[in-house]
Amino acid sequence: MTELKPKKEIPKFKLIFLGDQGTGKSCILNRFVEDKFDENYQATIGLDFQSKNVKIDNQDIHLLLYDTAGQEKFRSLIPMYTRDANIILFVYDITRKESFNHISDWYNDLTNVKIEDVILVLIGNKIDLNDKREVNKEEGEKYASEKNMIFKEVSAKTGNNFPELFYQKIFEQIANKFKPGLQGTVNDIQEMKIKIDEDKNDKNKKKKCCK
Ligand SMILES: Nc1nc2c(ncn2[C@@H]2O[C@H](COP(=O)(O)OP(=O)(O)OP(=O)(O)O)[C@@H](O)[C@H]2O)c(=O)[nH]1
Ligand SMILES: [Mg+2]
Repeated sequence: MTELKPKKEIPKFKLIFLGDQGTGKSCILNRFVEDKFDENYQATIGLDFQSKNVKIDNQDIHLLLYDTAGQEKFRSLIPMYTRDANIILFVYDITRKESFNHISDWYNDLTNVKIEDVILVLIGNKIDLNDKREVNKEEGEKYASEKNMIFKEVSAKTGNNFPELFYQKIFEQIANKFKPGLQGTVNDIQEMKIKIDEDKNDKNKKKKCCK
């Protein structure tokens, strides 16, 4: 009789995107998960969810991606989802200063999160619209370094800086911070060159919720 082996659990990481309405949270997610971009604005209602499997140094990890709504009326829902997040990503639009000024409100709302236990990321989106820029790169960098956040400016439209942000900066910190969830000795981790292969065989699951 063949012995049934228990299915191996792969480490799961929960990412949540926060930021003002129209800053491009959903577009960033779509660019990352499906490598596509939609010019038409469709406001997120409540919350959307997607997932994606990637490999870090040959270890599968499962990313649970929560896309929140920037509209004020949905704001009260957010603490329910930030509570057990591993990675929190704040998004502003480099062509709208107001969206950058509001990042501190989004940050201050995280009253139920133990900041030292999570990876924080600040993203300035829409760098393809550089001629309409209202927020300097240095302002973003300064805020991020004060709050100990990863920082990158990107364009969800062109995909500019996506590999650098996700595949290097974020995944490298996942490997460092949540080492016990990944296999390897301390030396391996320190010397680890992050090799990321998108799992082409894994069909990206897309599920909408709360609509
Ligand atoms: N030019 C340009 N437009 C972008 C970029 N990213 C998003 N957009 C546009 O900005 C608008 C808003 O994008 P969304 O991703 O829906 O914004 P959101 O932050 O999810 O908004 P809410 O769901 O309402 O919170 C859409 O019309 C997008 O096409 C970008 O990098 N460059
Ligand atoms: Mg959205």
